[in-house]
Amino acid sequence: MNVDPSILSKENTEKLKALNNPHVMHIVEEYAKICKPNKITVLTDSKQDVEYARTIALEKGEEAKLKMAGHTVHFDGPKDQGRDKENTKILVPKGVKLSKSINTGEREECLTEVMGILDGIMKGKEMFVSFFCLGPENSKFSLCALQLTDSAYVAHSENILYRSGYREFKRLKGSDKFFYFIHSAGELNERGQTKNVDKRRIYIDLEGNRVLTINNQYAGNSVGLKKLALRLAIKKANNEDWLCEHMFLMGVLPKGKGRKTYFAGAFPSGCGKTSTAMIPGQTIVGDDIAYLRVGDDGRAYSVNVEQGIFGIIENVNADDDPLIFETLKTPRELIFSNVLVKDGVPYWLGMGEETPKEGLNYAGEWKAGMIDAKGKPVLLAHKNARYTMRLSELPNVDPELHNPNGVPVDGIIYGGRDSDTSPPVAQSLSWSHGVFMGAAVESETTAQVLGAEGVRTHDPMANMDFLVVPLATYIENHISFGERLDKTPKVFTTNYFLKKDGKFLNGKLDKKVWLLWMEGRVHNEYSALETPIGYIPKYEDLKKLFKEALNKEYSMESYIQQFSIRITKLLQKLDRIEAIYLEEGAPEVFHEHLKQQRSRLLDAQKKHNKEEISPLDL
Ligand code: OXD
Ligand code: MN
Repeated sequence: MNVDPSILSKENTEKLKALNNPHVMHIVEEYAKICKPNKITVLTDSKQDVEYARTIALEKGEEAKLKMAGHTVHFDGPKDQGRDKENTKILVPKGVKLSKSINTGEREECLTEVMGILDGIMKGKEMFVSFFCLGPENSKFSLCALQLTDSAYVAHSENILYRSGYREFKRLKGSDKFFYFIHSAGELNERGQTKNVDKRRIYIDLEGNRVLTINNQYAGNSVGLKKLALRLAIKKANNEDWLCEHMFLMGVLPKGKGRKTYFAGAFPSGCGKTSTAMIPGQTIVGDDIAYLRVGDDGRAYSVNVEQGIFGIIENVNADDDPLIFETLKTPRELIFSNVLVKDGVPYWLGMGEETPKEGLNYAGEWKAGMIDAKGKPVLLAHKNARYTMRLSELPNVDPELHNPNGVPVDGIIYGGRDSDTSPPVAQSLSWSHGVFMGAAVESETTAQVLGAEGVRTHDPMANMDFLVVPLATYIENHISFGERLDKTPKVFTTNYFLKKDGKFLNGKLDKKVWLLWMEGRVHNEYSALETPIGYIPKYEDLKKLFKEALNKEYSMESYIQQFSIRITKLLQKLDRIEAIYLEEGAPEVFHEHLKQQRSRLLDAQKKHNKEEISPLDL
């Protein structure tokens, strides 16, 4: 090993040597030389090593203890509160273009630039070397990941969110078939926050199976295994024959029916993904990233890549998210980020409890009544404040979470955030029509990404931010994935955000009813109305489900408002989608669905001579 023993001790060297992997050795050597840390610590799966990251995060002030046992808080800087799309680039050879909205950079140029910034970036700091397994251990789904970071908070977060991969690296038998992630928070200010955010770079090097991410701390940018590994895995999946999706996985258990049906769901960030996976009475396998493969029996199977949740804390309260709320209020290992802290207690927006008039947040001392430069009130915590915890802390965790064979997926949901176009739930006419529906998802932007909120964007399969292959290739792979299945999952779309006169047309808990309806449809239990955009529920089924699931009277008036087919809006949406795919290209069957959907909408418009058609008239 070619690293000075005063930096990498004998004991740490032995931990690396035990893996028998020259590629790992080489990477540690290379980045020790470039980043120049004054100490390198190798973290295995031992209890002691896992505990070490947490201890150092506290010692170095990246986290602080809260009053409740096991709880800590971490603050990212004011300009580091969401995913940085602008500075996240996919490195490609000169002249290569992906899709219009995929941000690329010329590989050689970007590598030279980032290596320059990395030079000496860890001077005076400790570098942590950790090993993870993306997916359950010993599974054909799973991938190995090596993380080098100078942030103990990142290492600690990853210990919570991902399965240890030290044993899995031994199983690699010296191969280079793993992803690796180099992270540095860069120079820190007196609050321990990244100083040089202007030099934030997040470079995804597909050719090198690596990501270089520097001058950031927000986990969506810094935690290599999350949204950064997602991109590398999308590339791998698309080159092979599986899917890598921005999806939750959950078990749906309709009362009294004695069965469990697994669903996977893709929702843009901040659009109800975790809260769907956490609907009371069901089980959660995962809330963010799933790998899907065709099983030997011709069904789709899927695993959760992660073992924890990096969840949005805003609006987690006793009414809307009772299980998570309870978990956040009781002792266990938990990291809160970007909340307000007063007397060692964390507070957040929409928590449904009285909050203090002052405290400490990501920007420093906060007081009620503060206003920003534009005269707007400064919120007590960031809208993208988060919690980090293990799924095993939840009473509703699915027992199959670590099953190396995954869970069989019978339903797929594509969610969006749209205030005026799509009904709360609809089912596709076929698998390829479902792919078309997923590929046409539009959503209004939220606080999870830096930039303006509420802007309508096209977000196919909620995965647009993470695509590293041309959109047309990605869509094509979805179509062919379905063609390889003997039993294709049923495909649905949901929209929890329909509004009238500025008010939401649905309550937050209504999603449970849509879910139970979808589950019933998988088992051919409900008949449905065929509309120009797919199947929608019948009033009598929803009325019964609202009563059974929520003890709520569902009025005919609500049904008509929610499920009317908004012809003009839907046609406008088709025009927007068509314009995108004419530029991007798409498989023939996609264009066919677009054409047919438009002609069905136009026929209905002619027949009813209305902008909006009541479901009762269909
Ligand atoms: C997330 C995101 O954190 O999508 O899951 O932003
Ligand atoms: Mn996500």
